[in-house]
Amino acid sequence: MAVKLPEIQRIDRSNVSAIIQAIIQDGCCIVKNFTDAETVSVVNEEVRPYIEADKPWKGDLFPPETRRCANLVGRSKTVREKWFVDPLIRTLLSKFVDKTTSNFYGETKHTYTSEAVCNIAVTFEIGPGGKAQRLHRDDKNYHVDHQDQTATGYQVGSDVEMAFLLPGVKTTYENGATLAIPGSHLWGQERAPKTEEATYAEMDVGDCWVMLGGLYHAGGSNITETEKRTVHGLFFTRGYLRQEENAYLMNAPEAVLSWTPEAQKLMGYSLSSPNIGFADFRTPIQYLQGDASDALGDFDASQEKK
Ligand SMILES: O=C(O)CCC(=O)C(=O)O
Ligand SMILES: [Fe+2]
Repeated sequence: MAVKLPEIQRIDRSNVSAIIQAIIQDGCCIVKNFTDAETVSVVNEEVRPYIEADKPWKGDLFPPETRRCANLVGRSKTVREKWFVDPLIRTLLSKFVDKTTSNFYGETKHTYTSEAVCNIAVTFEIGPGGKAQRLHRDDKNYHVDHQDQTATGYQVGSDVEMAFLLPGVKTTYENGATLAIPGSHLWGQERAPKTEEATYAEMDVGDCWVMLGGLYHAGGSNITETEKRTVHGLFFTRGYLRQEENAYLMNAPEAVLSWTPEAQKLMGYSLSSPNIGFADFRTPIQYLQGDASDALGDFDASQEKK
């Protein structure tokens, strides 16, 4: 018996309540008319030099055919001024990622909201022959302990991360459209994702894929001979998932490089397993040292295939 794959909902950007309902139900959806083709082509041009300069990954996180443009918000004025501050993104972040709690300060009750911040912005270009990533939850990096919500339905506030992926080209099954399992944001920690359960988020230029950090997904495989699958990604997390004192701004790189490795590590010039805190896909210390070697590789040995 053929298994029916869950379908991805495609909803116009003007229908915000339907987008929110789709995310609650499926953990994802494709937003139609998020942007226009002209803006996409300007962004594609802005990232091109960085994509060309990038080197193959040696490890399991990306296939060697993939190239990246890290620091997308810093490097692309158009991303920064058009997509990044799009009111629809803010609306969805305020619904799914921002966190509000109340506490007593003395006998007065105070209510605070921590607004989402960008945790990474990066372009992924999967070249011909690139193999699919393994299905994963992006919020593994934040050690989210997912409870099984398949019976109860989704409790808004369960996720700490949300992603927006904008295709630079039409994405297809053949060129490596993102793989995803709609509904998998509801799964508990013990349920393993199976490739047969995944469907393809094929998109037109101008669309935007929205997903929660707990949704199982992966970059697809590019089985074409010539097409490059370019996707621009904006990822956001809770505003408080960072250190209280911003020592990175307060200490000069030369000073930090003179510290002991133990002090560097404890001050956060280290990586939190598996993937938090890198700069240009290097460790902070490699980055401060101006290490421009080609040795890009997995940060955490546990990511290697057994
Ligand atoms: O390239 C894609 O479609 C998704 C990439 C991804 O999921 C990741 O690198 O975490
Ligand atoms: Fe991912």
